[in-house]
Amino acid sequence: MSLNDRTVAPEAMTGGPSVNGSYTSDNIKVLEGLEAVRLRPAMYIGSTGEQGLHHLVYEVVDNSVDEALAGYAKHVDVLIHVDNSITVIDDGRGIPVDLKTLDNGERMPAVQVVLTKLHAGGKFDASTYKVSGGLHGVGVSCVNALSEAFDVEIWRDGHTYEQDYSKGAPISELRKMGTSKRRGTKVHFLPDKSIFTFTEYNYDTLAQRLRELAFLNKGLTITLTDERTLDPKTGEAKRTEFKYAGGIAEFIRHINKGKAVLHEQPIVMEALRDGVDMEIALQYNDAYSETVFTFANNINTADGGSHLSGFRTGLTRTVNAAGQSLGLFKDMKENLSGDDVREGLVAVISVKLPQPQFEGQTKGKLNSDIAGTVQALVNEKLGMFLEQNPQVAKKIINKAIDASRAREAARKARDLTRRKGALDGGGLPGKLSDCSERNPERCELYLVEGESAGGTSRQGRDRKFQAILPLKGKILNVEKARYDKMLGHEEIRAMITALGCGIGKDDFDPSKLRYGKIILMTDADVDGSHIRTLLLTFFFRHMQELIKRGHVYIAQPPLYRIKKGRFEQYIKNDREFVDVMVKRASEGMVVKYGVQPDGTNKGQLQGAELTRYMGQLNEYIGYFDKVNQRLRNEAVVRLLSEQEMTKRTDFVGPEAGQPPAKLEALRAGLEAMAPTYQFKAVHAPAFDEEHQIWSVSYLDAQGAMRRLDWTLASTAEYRQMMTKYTQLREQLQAPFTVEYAGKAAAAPEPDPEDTDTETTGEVEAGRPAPKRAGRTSHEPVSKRTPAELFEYVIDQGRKEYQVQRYKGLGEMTAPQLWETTMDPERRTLLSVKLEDITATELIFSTLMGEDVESRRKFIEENALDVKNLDI
Ligand code: 0RA
Repeated sequence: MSLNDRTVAPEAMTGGPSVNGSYTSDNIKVLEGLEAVRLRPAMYIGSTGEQGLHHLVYEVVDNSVDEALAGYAKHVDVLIHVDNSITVIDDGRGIPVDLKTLDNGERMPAVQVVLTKLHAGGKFDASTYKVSGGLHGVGVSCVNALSEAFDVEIWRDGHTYEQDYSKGAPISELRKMGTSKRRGTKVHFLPDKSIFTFTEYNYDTLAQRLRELAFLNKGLTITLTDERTLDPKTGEAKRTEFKYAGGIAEFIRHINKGKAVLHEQPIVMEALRDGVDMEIALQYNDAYSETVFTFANNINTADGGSHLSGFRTGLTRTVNAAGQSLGLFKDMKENLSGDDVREGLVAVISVKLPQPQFEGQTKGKLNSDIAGTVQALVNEKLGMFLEQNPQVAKKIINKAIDASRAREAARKARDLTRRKGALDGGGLPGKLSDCSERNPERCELYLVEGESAGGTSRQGRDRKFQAILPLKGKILNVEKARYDKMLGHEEIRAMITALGCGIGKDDFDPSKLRYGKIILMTDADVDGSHIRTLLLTFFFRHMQELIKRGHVYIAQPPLYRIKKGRFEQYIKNDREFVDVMVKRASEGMVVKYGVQPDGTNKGQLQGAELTRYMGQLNEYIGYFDKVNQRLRNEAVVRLLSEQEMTKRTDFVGPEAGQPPAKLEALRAGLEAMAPTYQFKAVHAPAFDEEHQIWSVSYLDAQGAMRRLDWTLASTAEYRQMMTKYTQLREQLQAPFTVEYAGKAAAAPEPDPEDTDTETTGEVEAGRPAPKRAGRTSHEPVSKRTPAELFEYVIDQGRKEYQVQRYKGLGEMTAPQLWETTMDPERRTLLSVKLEDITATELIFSTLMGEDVESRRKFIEENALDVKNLDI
């Protein structure tokens, strides 16, 4: 059934927003339904932090993927806009728009039911593989409820339909727009900032899940585009396409990339049995850890469940049976254990079943009883494979036999080490400079890179509660070493002993930990981040509980020191650096805007006002540049800003066939500048039938068609730019002049200390700061654009200071290290969190191979969720 014209309000037919009185009652009803979601968002999407924010995207994408599973959609496109709003487009059936009758007899379009009724997100029939309960499948209505703005565009039955919502309530009726041959759904939403404590999307987090979905649904193409990150050369947004014809077998190759594998081809098992669609792929590598990912209906079942236990039982039995029949167990006392056959195993298990049951706090465990079905598949298919490929079978079985022997050796080694007291804190390591405090909660252990920094921190510390353990060189990569070898490594043993909590299945006891805080302190360079990663790997693999309990921290030594006379300041990162430069440079500075030839001006700024202005200007310039990357002509961007076209109605004509006045003005402006910029043509305003709105376009000097329309005006960067523009309108008037007020306002006078450079690092502006006195006689400097003005001011800041960029801890003196990095009153520590164990697991097992570059990238991209924590 299609929407008939009578159900659409007449004003909506012209494309205008139709907010009318009848919506009040709807608003109330929606609040009744979705108010629960807004009241307790965490109950529906897990959290209102970073994870919950990303969950909104997964929720919408899951609906699109469902369309793919049902055989309709082939493409899903996800876009991150500069305001951290999200668009998801698919080519599925499109959300139905026909009228539905509710229980109370009221009739409304199906899409409105889907978007405003809780749990109406699923398909209307239950026959598809729809997910019930759990974190996913709460419905796209939850995303709507938690969004400041939520707009949907549907292509269905040859037409385009649109509707807008805010905080779950419709703010327009469903509009039937022009005709379209397209099919599918576009959802755009801006998460509600009053609900989410974290509002910035992380590209890698989204990429990780979208890649996973593409692996799990072969044939589906998913793209991720980040409009916040533009290529400086081409101006194009960062974009990744995920498409894997090989499905989960390619997933396995992805995980094993850069590793030595025992057999070239992943072993693949697939079948549809008892209504369960099963896909399993596995491949062994020469390392020692086990990496198994399990999914049920595309949901990552991090806590496993019946599909995992069925797989494990099947694997252990099948490998043992093959070993017997190949006669490989001659001098073995016992069968291979499950742990033995899983050393070096990489496997992905994906099952799809109707109405799956999940359990556990995070709903990460599959409860539906399919263990027998999965086990039978493994027995049969893997059994057959090992029989037909005895060479591969021998490699796998011999590796498991090695594992079994090593396990025996490790047990002996541990017994020996335990007797020597190394694992239970009997004698503390000689290199440890312990603290005097005995209450573990108040104690801190600094794990410091290198002997020299170790010495500095020993002098700089508060010995009452801070202990120092210097670590020599690179510690062992535990990802690539067996247990017995790890226990033989000196640095690791020293660490285990100092921590006092033991290690291993039987000996680890986090309650015995001798320090409340374990702080990793490494240099801010490649080696430093490598060592930090190795340490994190150790904690992740062998003392994960310490991370979970929040005992592990990362110290943050400063990146810069700026100095002028007796004044000095430490700076954490590049953003703060710009802030400080602006603040300092604007001291005593007067900026005049809208300066006329006769010397008069429109106004002037100084002091705190100027600092604030510079901050806003920085943001405005950022957005201006992003808009300009689309248009590639600053004058056109300025012209567009001046027209202040910010609403959709600015693009709708006063009456049929007549373009809006602002658009006419825009065309006139373009024509006036055409000769200067050699535009090849400026077109008359044109009418877009599909969306019922007007636009203006021109051909630029290169012959590229540039369109000024609502699509452009509704981009996040344009809207952000306009918000700043309207705030700054007056003060953006060029040209600008910069001059200095009297000497009174000058920064601290430089003193003789300026010339005695005790700094040893790279001194970027390594000369005494110029005396302000020179500046008072300064001629006013003139700047033509806001961007030039901004750059000039930053440069002035830089010139005034000695700027030192620290490369290592060794460049700091003991007192400096104390005051910047170790003093609890002044330091900033990052707390290491484990939000998504599976993602972290994948990262460690993938990247801790031979590839140093990947390791460096890993830590930079914050695979372990390192949260800012001011202590
Ligand atoms: C309800 C029913 C049907 C599809 C959808 C919703 C649907 C929702 C979303 C959200 C994003 N993309 C989507 N695509 C489809 C079934 C459609 C039918 O029976 O025609």
